[in-house]
Amino acid sequence: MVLKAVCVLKGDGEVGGTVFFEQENESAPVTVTGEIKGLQPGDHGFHVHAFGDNTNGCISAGPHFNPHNKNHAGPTDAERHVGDLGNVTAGADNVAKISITDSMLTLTGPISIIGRTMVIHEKADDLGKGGNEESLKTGNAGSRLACGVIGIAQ
Ligand SMILES: [Cu+2]
Ligand SMILES: [Zn+2]
Repeated sequence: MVLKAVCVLKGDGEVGGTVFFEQENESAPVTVTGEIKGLQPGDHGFHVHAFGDNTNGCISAGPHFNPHNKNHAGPTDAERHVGDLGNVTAGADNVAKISITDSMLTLTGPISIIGRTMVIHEKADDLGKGGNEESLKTGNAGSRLACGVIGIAQ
């Protein structure tokens, strides 16, 4: 059975979008597609954060989703936070088109991302290579421009 999820990202400003998740079965990679608008051109950190809590805006989503207690890194690194999807890139039209296939995300089981929060950041994620302590936690991606809880899709 194909597993499907969706996330509508919203923030205080103009940044927002919709992201779709699909997984062919419980052991297949997850494809992440969609679009985020209102971004400054360039790279923006894009992560799954631990909690599906937006009571105090995107900050309530907590840190990057990290069930295996690893350091922050990039999506192609073996050791990373499960939520580390790296960067998405906005063009001159301020839109980032998302097309990611990720083998560490899952939409089912104890470390499912459903019910957690997708966040798009102000700055580029340095993928853990920034040479300081914060790089190994957040990738120095700056403030949270928009976010949304990942829910089950039809
Ligand atoms: Cu983040
Ligand atoms: Zn991380």
